[in-house]
Amino acid sequence: MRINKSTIDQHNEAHHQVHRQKFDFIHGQLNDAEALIQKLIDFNVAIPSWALGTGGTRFARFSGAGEPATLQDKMEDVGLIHALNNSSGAISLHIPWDIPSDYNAIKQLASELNLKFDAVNSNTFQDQKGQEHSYKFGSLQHVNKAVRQQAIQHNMEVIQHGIALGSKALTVWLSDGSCFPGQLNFRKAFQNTLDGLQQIYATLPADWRVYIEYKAFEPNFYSTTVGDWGQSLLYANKLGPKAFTLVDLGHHLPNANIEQIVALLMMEEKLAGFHFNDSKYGDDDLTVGSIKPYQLFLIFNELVEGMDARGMNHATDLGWMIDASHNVKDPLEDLLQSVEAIMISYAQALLVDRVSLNEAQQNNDVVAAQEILQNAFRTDVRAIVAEARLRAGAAINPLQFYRTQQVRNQLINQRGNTIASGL
Ligand code: RM4
Ligand code: MN
Ligand code: MN
Repeated sequence: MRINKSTIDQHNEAHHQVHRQKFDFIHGQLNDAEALIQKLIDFNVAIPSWALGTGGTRFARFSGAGEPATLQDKMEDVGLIHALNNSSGAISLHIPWDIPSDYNAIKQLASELNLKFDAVNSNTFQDQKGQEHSYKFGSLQHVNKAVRQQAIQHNMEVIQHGIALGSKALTVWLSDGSCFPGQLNFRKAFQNTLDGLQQIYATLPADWRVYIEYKAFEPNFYSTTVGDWGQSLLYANKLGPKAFTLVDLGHHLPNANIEQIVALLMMEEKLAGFHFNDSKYGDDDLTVGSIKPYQLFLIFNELVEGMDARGMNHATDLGWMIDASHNVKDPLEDLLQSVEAIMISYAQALLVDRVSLNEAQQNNDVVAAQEILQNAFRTDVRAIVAEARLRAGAAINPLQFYRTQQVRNQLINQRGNTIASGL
């Protein structure tokens, strides 16, 4: 389903006056509003193909309706979000879930929808039909060389799919680890994994990167072979300059100081980028900003500070992606909320008075430092974010547009009621 530009214009017309009042109010308080708005217009967050359908828990999955069944449908859904918010101009594919049957047709569709292909993701955490060896006891870490070889081969194939589509990065998330003490020799598991990653790394094109994602636990509950940022960084450093550490917000042990991890990874020039989501307990994959918005702001505060210190381009020099799963919400509404939360945190981080913060830090003025950060965090920047969308031809209020236009019902009419997808 494609959104008609004139319907967006009508929506913007109807909301214009109220928006103007809110925007004028905040505009008066900003120093360099134009530069800020331009940064928001440029910023994009990729949507993973697996977040467009209803997910599930290990207990049940309650299917939604009108969900995408094919890669084309998934791209149409991302195109729809992007038309509404101008901030979701990329899709991240998971192989083998999203293997294109016709690359040219898929590329053509992407250009019609104004989408790029973000990092491609390999999958050695499930067994696929017809697969020779099982990943039950791991993939790259496996004690059996033939299993390792199969996993290496798979990652090499994923790179080939990515090359054909114009992706520039491979994301490797391994579920490898162990469930019980004694099951695994940690050192051998690490070395096998490193050896596999080195072989994969050797086939990366010159302008590609590999993102090593870590996760504290689950599906393995005793040890994980890429369990935290230290382990990921070890691999990335040993692999070389094209390897980076990917931070998924839900992949830490409770209360981890993620903003500090981010700052240090950037200092080492080893931060790949993000999988944004939110969580209360573990890898909950909840809507970004729904549980810990202050943490999200603090992360963006480090990102902006760190990227500016290196003269990096905020929009393009790191990989930005959502990684979420929706059990009780309409996936598209959830994604609109997530992107909005990211844009709000980014805008607030751009408002931080860096000169005064530096001064406060130098003077050990703890109170002033906190005031400066919270002053930015407590600023209602929603009208600035909306203004960026408006200027880019997107909707002032995407979620409201989605509901008033009954987009889901239109998708159900097109696709039917019972199509199942999603992780
Ligand atoms: C994992 C991890 C990966 C994602 C899979 C589907 O928990 O977050 O990034 O590819 O889920
Ligand atoms: Mn992830
Ligand atoms: Mn995850």
